[in-house]
Amino acid sequence: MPSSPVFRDSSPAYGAIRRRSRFTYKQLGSLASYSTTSPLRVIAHIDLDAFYAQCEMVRLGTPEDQPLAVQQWQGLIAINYPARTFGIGRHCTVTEARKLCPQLIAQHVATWKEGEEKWAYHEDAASHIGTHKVSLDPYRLQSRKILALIKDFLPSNRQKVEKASIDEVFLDLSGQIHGILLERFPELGNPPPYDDPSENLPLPSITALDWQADALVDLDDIEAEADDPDWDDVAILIGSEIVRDIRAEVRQQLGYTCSAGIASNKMLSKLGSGHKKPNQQTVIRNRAVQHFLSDMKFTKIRNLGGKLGEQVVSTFDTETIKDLLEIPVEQIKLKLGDDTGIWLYNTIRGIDASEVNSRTQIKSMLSAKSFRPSINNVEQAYKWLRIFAADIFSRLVEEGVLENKRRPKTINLYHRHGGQTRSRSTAIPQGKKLDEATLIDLAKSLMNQIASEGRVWPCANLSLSVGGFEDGVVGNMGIGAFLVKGDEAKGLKTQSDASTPSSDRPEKRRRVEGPSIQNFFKRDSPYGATEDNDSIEDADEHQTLRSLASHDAEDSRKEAGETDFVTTKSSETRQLSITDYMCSRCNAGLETAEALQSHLDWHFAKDLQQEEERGRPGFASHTSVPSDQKQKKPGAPSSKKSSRGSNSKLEQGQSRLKFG
Ligand code: DCP
Ligand code: CA
Repeated sequence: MPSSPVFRDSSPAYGAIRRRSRFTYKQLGSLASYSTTSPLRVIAHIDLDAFYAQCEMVRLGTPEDQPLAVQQWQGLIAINYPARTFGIGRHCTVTEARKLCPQLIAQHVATWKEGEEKWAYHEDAASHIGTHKVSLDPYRLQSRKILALIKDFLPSNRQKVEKASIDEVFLDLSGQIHGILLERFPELGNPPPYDDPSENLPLPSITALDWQADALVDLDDIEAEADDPDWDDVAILIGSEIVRDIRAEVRQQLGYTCSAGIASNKMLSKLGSGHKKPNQQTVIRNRAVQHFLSDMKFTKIRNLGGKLGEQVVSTFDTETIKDLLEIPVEQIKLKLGDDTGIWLYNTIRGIDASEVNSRTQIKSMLSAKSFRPSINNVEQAYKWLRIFAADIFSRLVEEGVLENKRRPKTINLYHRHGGQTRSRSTAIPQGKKLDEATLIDLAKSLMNQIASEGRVWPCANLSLSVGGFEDGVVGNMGIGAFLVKGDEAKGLKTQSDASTPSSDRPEKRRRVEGPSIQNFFKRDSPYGATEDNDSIEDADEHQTLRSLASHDAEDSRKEAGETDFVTTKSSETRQLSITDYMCSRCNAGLETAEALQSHLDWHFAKDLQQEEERGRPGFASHTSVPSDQKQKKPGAPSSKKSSRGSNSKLEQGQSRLKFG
């Protein structure tokens, strides 16, 4: 979040006759250092077309024109483009879709069958929601392959790649493009006149740029096409060439089509990739930005799809960017506050200095299942815990746990019985190699502790999560090895979130500052997400967590359903944050990782409780809530939004959110 307005370069407008570039030597240099304010910056967003559907097409070897949809229980979660021509969408049930297109292949997602040790594609999965659990492993695997291929394609010393969701990446191509510019245009390597880097560059020595099949966003009359290309056009053209090659490589090597947007920042590139689909790329040159944006409703812009967007619409009584552009910054600030006002003012002008963050990493992983019918004993619970542990462990392996790259510090088990949620957590012993059996043992022991309380059956939901990830030292034992004693000692002392009053655990109930700008941003943030953002896998869990997030359906999947329990400390977060750790659910800022973890635990327990309440109206208000859940959320801002009490209604927009 910039602290003061950022305005576009106001030097001579397009159309004027210029003998030198609008850009300086210094600005060219800032391209090499990936400066987020470089006016020559090039960012690409790549989004796989109908991703899960393509995964199934590739796996099954179906012809390109065969309509195919991915089924989860009775709903559809991905529909390929041939099937979309029949009017099939996520709103359809399988039965409705088959009516629209009798030749449709509806492939059910892979599932873990109760008691089995591996997920598989089960023919009868759709009718066994009670005994199966969805596995998204096949799609994660493909996602990783695609990401690895993209990274392989980029020069090893010039990679800035951010995985934004299971099927989206941002690339900052600035550094690579700087190198290519110097190669292709050696004159750029000459020292500036008078050795003064603030001197303007010469104009590019070419006048016609070959955009090939790229969809170029139109210009309006004022931003004349006749104006000769400047270095920003050339830079973005090179970016477009790189992206075209990447897409061809992904297609050729792995069989997937994707769409892409190439622009000067993340926001614009993301709008670009959705502009023309499937299998196309859209270039938004700087000179086309205003025209591109002005016809658009601002609610299409990420972060403006939810609550903030609604507030802006009602405050300024318009949905169009065109209208908003006429409002002075001071007036916007007055209505929305300084930070939000400036952010909005810049955003609708296509200005976004957020960084492509390649260091985003998982903070926690969760595997969960809601039981319908409920389960009734420890043995049944154990069966599911084995599946959860296997599920989490396979993801941990991908995260480099075996090589000691990263490992989680804590394991948590949530258990819901009636309206009551219990949770237990314990430290994961750090001294020895983490394996699946250890996770199972820890999970079982947490289960036993919960069960020993009595009156815990039937159980409607179990969720196992690991968190507190720490970097290890590859090929060596990290500092953890020296701390084994302390950590193991801690491991023996388990915590009881359900029964320990908050006052007994002062470090877990740290208060933080009240609501602020991040209340708007972090919740809807498309970029502050995560590597493994698809950790909540059952339809039930998807639906619960999605509908708990009060923003629009489009945003909800990526932020709520798939990233809900995963938080990061991204650079965007830091830009927005008043404290170092931010909750991706309610945007509370927390001061330590532990406080954040505790705060997330609180959310999760609350979710489970609320799901129960919605599922059984009338019953909810009579159920008992563990004492500390009635307390104020740790780190809870006192805003209306973040203090959804147990009887609170769904927030606006929630009812629209429907899984599938
Ligand atoms: N997904 C899901 N539930 C949803 C939305 C999406 O499980 N409500 C999954 C299936 C999608 C994948 O996430 O294949 C990526 O989501 P996208 O929104 O990118 O949609 P698609 O890739 O399917 O289609 P598009 O071509 O529009 O990007
Ligand atoms: Ca997609």
